[in-house]
Amino acid sequence: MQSWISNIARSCARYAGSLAAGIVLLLGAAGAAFAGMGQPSDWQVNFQGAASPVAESIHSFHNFLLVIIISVVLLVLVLLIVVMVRFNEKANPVPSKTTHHTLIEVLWTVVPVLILVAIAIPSFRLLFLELNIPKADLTVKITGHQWYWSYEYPDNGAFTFDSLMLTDEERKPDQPRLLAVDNEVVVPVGKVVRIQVTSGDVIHSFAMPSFGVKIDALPGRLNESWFQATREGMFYGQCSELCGKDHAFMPIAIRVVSEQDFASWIEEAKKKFAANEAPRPTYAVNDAVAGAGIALSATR
Ligand SMILES: [Cu+2]
Repeated sequence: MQSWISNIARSCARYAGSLAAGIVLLLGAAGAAFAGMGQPSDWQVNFQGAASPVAESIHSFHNFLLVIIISVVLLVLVLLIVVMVRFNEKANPVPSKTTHHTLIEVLWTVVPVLILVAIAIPSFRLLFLELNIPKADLTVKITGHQWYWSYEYPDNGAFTFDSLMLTDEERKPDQPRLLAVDNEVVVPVGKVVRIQVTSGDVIHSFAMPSFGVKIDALPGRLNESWFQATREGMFYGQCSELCGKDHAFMPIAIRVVSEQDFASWIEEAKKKFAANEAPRPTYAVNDAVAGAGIALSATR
């Protein structure tokens, strides 16, 4: 009795493990083929391409979880099939009266605990990576409004500008619909960008899939996060908190450029946005109370 149980358990584990690995490889390949870099793509089945250390860690954690989940599901499926085939009324007319099996009971307690510990360790490592902001090379302050974003560069001339979605008429043919904006955020490649996110009216959420960033923009609160773009190019994100009727039309566009290009953009931007109002001081508590939920008149 013991031996066939351990035989089945061993072959199940082997079968489930290799099948899970195969499925993950397949999904990974399909994902890599269809995942866009910096923006969604047709038939995409996986995450958008990773372009920051945090996004890369999120992807590997996701793949690791996928192996565990698929293995567990397959193991349970195989066990169910074994039960149905070997122990149905026809195949096994006189059922055994066995009620306890110490080894199996210990195993089905210890193995799930080990699986949870194995998940917890990389999960906490990822959380620390996201929340422990390294020494920043530059800071961008981001304010969500109904329904656009505004950006400030406090340590690069303290200019500020609004970023609004381009309509179909304004858009160039190579710019993606519902994602392209008039004023893009520009950051240098390879530099740690600290983002400070808040809101001028209701709750928004600043989300950039390729950078592994998603953080709420709350009136009266300054949330911090960071990213370090590992490659140059255009990256798009969207507001990810239902914030009103034009929630779907306040995209985020970040252009990652070389350090020299960034320096010349800063000089241009200082002149271009010089006429904009001086950056407000960090949100005060009184403003927050006045702004929370009721300030629907987004002034521009
Ligand atoms: Cu929003």
